[in-house]
Amino acid sequence: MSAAADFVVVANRLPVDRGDDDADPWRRSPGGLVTALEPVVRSTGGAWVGWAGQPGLEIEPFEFDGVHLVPVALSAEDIAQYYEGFSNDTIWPLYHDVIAAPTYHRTWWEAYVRVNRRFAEAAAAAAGDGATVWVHDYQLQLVPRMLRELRPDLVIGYFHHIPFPAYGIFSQLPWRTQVLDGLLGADVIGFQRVADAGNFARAVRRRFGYETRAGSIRVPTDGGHRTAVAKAYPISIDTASYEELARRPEIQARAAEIREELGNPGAVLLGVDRLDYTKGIRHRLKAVGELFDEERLGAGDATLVQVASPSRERVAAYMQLRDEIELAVGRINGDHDTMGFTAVRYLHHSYPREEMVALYLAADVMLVTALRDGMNLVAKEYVASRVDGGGVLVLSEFAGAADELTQAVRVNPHDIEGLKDAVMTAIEMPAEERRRRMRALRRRVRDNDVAAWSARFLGDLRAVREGRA
Ligand code: GDG
Repeated sequence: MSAAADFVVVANRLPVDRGDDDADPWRRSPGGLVTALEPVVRSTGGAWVGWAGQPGLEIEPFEFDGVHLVPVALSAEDIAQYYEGFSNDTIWPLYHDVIAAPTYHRTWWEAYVRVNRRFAEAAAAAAGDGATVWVHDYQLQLVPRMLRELRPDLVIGYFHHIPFPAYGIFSQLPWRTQVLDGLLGADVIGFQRVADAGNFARAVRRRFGYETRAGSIRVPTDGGHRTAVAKAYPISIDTASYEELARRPEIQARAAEIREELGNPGAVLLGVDRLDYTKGIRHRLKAVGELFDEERLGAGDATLVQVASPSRERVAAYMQLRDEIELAVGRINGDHDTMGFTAVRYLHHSYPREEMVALYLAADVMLVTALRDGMNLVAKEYVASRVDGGGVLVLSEFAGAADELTQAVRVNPHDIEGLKDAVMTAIEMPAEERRRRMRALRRRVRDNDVAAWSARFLGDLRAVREGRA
């Protein structure tokens, strides 16, 4: 089966994590992408190519839960240079509008090329004749071109989970030509927002002068040209599974218990993010801190619960961010806590999904204040979990989710006064307006769930395949 899969997913990570039990080492890793794609891979007898999550681990392809997994080995040096370096310290800050300064190192680029080639070779070996291969995300932007060169018979899709910046920013990248050319190896190049697809098409026009029209790009080939599609496919979540969790009596009881444990404040405000400088956690803390300073909020009126799950802890910008956030939390709490009240309950942990849904249900106001974010699935998870029709979503206009979740209270997180007003608007919103807005938001996350997202993308890939037949 390994040399004949009709459908292959290529992502930085395999959909499994390795545990300590040597007899039964693999666990399915949680996450929306896995939920969306695993059933498709399984039903097509397909394969998933990715890193197994541990340095230096060299293992043969294996079957897990009906899916053929093809591990790509990464050494400690590959991880430092390709993953923590080029992916997370060059591309990530550059593509999020240089919120943090990108670092450019030629050795990191060389590692990125080397590792992308390894992924492309593994995918080429796993794919059957004329198979469809779906490559994911910014760690693997060179794979589409490399794969096309190795296997011109394949239909290749690429989905970009993070923003694609305007040309003025993108053009800083010393390897901008190679990256664009890498992406153009795909037949369908998917983005989160219409604006991202537009930025990509503009970059292609500026660098290569190719003709682009309504999402179609004319890419010259040896004998003529082919058409690549660059379009928005906003990703979503497994909505039904959040609704199911939120309806469980034990999770609803846990939500009530959380409020109790917080001392039943007037309003529970919630932030849930990987601890990342793109998420606007500092801006959120500043706004909430000032509301307490100015006595627009008093002790007992509101508590902000901030879950900041540990992330990229070996990258310097993330270490510094953690210090800044923890300093800010300490200051706010030092100024405003009492023996029985906490202004900010800061949790630098990861929690099981059940606990996350209980938190969503416990929160009167969800604060998503990203400075830049491809989509932001947390916003959608909050909405999906509010089976009670309650809760208010405050949402940054710089998160991709803002294009769809138009009934949220929209904010520019850089505007601290505006953010403070939005928090107060959300806290004080009349019940009828909350319910009306939440109804509209819920309709959207039901209509566009993750299955609808992958079906749209794969439908466009199928059209390419049929066009070739
Ligand atoms: C990238 C793009 C795009 C977080 N803490 C815990 C936990 N989480 C889960 C959330 C959510 C996921 O992690 C985070 O997804 P986001 O979309 O919010 O953000 P990124 O991680 O930056 O994801 C983003 C996404 O890719 C998909 O294309 O939307 O823009 O940056 O699912 O719930 N889950 C659990 N415990 C935690 O403590 N169980």
